[in-house]
Amino acid sequence: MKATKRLFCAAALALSALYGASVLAADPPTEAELRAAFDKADVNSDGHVDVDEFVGYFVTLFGTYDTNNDGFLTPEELPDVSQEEFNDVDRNGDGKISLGEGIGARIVIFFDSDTDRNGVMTFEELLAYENSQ
Ligand SMILES: [Ca+2]
Ligand SMILES: [Ca+2]
Ligand SMILES: [Ca+2]
Repeated sequence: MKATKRLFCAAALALSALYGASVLAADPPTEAELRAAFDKADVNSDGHVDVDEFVGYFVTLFGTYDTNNDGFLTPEELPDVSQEEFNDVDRNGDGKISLGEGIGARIVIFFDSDTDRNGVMTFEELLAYENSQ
């Protein structure tokens, strides 16, 4: 579980719950970068990211890493992810991360960051979550 969180916070697929742009740089995102990612995910601009927006954002992100467009992420497409971390997300062990496997691992982050359990993520919750990693 710890490794899964690290994968989705500090390495590829997403540096954080939402952040994606400089994933391959493996640097922690700045607050401004997180803000930009949050605003992008908040499609209806109500100041919250709900679970649909979160999944939608992830689907888009998944597509940007799936460079050969086969619907799966391979270790070659995620060069900064360790084998151990990759295997953690690759639940069925076929050597590829499907969209479902990716969402399955990421959705945990959404609910972890939603500390008041109201079903939506605020920017403050995202920041608090990032700072706790
Ligand atoms: Ca929203
Ligand atoms: Ca692929
Ligand atoms: Ca798999």
